Amino acid sequence: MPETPIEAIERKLLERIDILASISSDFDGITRIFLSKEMDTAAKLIKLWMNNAGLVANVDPLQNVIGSWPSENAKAPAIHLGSHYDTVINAGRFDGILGLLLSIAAIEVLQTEGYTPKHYINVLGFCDEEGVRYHTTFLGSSFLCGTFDLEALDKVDEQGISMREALKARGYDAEKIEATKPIILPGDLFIEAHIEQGPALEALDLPLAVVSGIAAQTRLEVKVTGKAGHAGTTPPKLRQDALTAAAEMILEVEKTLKSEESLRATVGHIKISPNASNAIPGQAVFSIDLRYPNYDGLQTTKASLMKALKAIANQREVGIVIDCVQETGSSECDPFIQETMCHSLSKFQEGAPTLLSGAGHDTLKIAQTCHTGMMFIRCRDGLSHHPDEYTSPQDIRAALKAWVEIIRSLDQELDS
Ligand code: HGY
Ligand code: MN
Ligand code: MN
Repeated sequence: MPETPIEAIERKLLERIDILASISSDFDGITRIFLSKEMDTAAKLIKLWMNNAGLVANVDPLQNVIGSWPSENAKAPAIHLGSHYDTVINAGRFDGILGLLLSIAAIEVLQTEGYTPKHYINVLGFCDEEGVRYHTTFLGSSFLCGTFDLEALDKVDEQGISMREALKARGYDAEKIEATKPIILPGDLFIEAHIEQGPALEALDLPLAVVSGIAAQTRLEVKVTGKAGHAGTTPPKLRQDALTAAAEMILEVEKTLKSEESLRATVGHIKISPNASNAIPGQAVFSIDLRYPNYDGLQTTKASLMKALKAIANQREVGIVIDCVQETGSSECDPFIQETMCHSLSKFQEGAPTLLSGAGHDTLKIAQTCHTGMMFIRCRDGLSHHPDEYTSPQDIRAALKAWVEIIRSLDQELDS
């Protein structure tokens, strides 16, 4: 039997996930970092696929990819959909990418069906959600909302390359950043599909869920300063080892993590100097990623953790400086969007569970500008930020059906 147009779209969606997974700066993993040449290669492909889906596509001055449905009769407010196409280091192949490619595929389905939207529809591929390169998240989505902090252009990466220089190296003009008008406006609507990155849907034996909101999060940078010295000669009482002090602090972070069920606390990055096997570390700089369902709870946890870390520094006679490099309050998904999503999902599965997201998403940032909603797709063992991240083709097909239905329902029901 020849393949139907919808089957062809589903097949292309699965193939594209594999194609993007092959665009990586690591030979045997998936790593695509903001303003890398791999991101440029991916952006070109995403733009091409958007064009093939009938969208007018462009790459903006920050490396976001934007595909607009050309329509003379469409009205404001606009409906935006999408997700990010950057990755963490040694990532899985679905985080971000699935939501973006699913959105392109859904548009292709709607165009194939001859659907005429009532509202402007944009598919957005965000260039930096993970914040790997400059340790600050949601760069792409904040830019499209007009809330991008221009000071970020002077941040430097681990090689000492500023964002401004990195933009230039890839042929982007940093001057255009300031002049670009936002695309996501108050009153618009943004929806994102994403793998769950947690185990709830597997436990419920369902492929899809509606997201009720996203936890508040903060990223801290802790700089511990001791004194470098000779590993072979310096006795314990003369040591000011920044790494052993940091190690005790990291265990304190773990204690915080275990202190409450709904709290998440992680140290994922550490850098020491001089970083030589025969030298006592003189400095250790590490990250702390803290999440909590609400902003106030996050602040309380942050304050008591900072106090505990300072006490450790004091007792070990090392210096400590704690910088808050990023903070985002919790967000609630729009009740109208949640209701529309629940209704759409119930057509394809037994009920529509509602989940709170512990993971951050561009939706969290965009919720500061307009109405937002999210759909989660089941992933195996709740595993994400790992090469074994997996969502089955059956669940992806289910997600595509639901996503088409959600876009159509929102377009029909949204008051102009
Ligand atoms: O870190 C997060 O929660 C997201 O995956 N960027
Ligand atoms: Mn991620
Ligand atoms: Mn993601």
